Formats: sequence, C-alpha cells, structure tokens
Amino acid sequence: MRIKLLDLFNVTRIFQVMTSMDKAAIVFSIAIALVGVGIAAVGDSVDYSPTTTPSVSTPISESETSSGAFGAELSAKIRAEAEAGNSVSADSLQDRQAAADKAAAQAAADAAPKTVIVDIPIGTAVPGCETTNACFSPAMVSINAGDTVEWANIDTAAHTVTGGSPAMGPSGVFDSSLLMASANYAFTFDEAGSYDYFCMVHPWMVGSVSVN
Ligand SMILES: [Cu+2]
Repeated sequence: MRIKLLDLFNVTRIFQVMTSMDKAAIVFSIAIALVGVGIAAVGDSVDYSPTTTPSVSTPISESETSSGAFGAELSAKIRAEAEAGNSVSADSLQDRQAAADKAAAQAAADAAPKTVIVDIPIGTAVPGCETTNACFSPAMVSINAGDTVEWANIDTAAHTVTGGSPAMGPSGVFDSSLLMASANYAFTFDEAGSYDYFCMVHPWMVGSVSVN
C-alpha cells in the first residue's frame, strides 16, 4: 500500500519532469512508469507476503505471544525511562545535592549557638512600657540551651537585667548590675528552663527567657 502510493507519487513527479519533453518521449516515459508500477506491485506481493506467512504457519502459543508482547512493552518502557531518566536524574541529583547541602547548612545553623538581641528601649525609665509588655524588646524570647541573650541598653538611662522578679527578688542566676546608656550585657543560658528577669531600678520592667 505504501509502495503503491509512493509509485503514484513518482508517476506524478515523472509527469512534472515530462512537461518539457516531446510527445514520443512522453509516451515512452509513461510506458516506463507503468512498467515501474507493475514491478513495484509484483515486488510488493513478493517482498511482503513472506513476513506475514511465518506468523501464520508457525503458531505461537498464547502465553508466548503475551509474554513476548509484554517483554517488548516492558523493555521499551525501561528504555524510555532510562533515556528520560538519564537527563532528569542528572538534574534531580543536583537538586537533591543542593537540598541536602541546604538542609545540612540549616541543621548546622540551628545547632550552632545563637545570640539573640533584646533591646532596653528608650523611655522605659518611666512607667508605661509595662502596659504593652514593651519594657524589654522583645520581652519574651525563646532560645535553645547554649544560646546567648544580649541586652542592649539603647535608652539614655541606666538599667539592670537581673534574674528573678520584682516580687521574689533576684534569683542569682544572672545580673548585669547597673547597665549604663549604650552598654550591653550578655548571658549564655546552658540549662533549659524559664528565666524571669527584671530591672532593679525600675521594677515595672520585666521580661523572660525560655530555654529549650
Ligand atoms: Cu530600668
């Protein structure tokens, strides 16, 4: 079928070429073309019948047919996956490596001791900040054991950062003593727990550190 269509195409081509030829040459060419089609037709039956004959003359059992079909389908699928996989896996390997690096960096950053800054804001020397729990900023911080909290006195007045509470007094765990304007005080919390603190000069100033 394909051959015949091809031949018809060839014949058309031949006619196109023949437009510049004389009448005798045209007749001769048509004869050649028809002979060509005839040979092709014979060739078609000769060439293509043997390929269909063996499948009919040598019966293949159903299991063989299905397993053969399945095997071919499977190998085609594997080949397709391998071909697709080669280009994809290179990219996905890079992606996975990048993700692993990022996760490792994040884990290292999480594991590494951090320093959290807490400001002692301007104006805290007079009452008022306690109404919004803003005498330390932030007034409550959550850290991991081993992390450090660093208080920065950005006020113009002197303050203290003293473990404990105005009601209970100093806990003795940490105490900055008098922290002048623009001075800092840092304390590293090595043990988990909840640590309240206050300013001994201005007892309305309270804050807390939660250590995990
Ligand atoms: Cu104070």
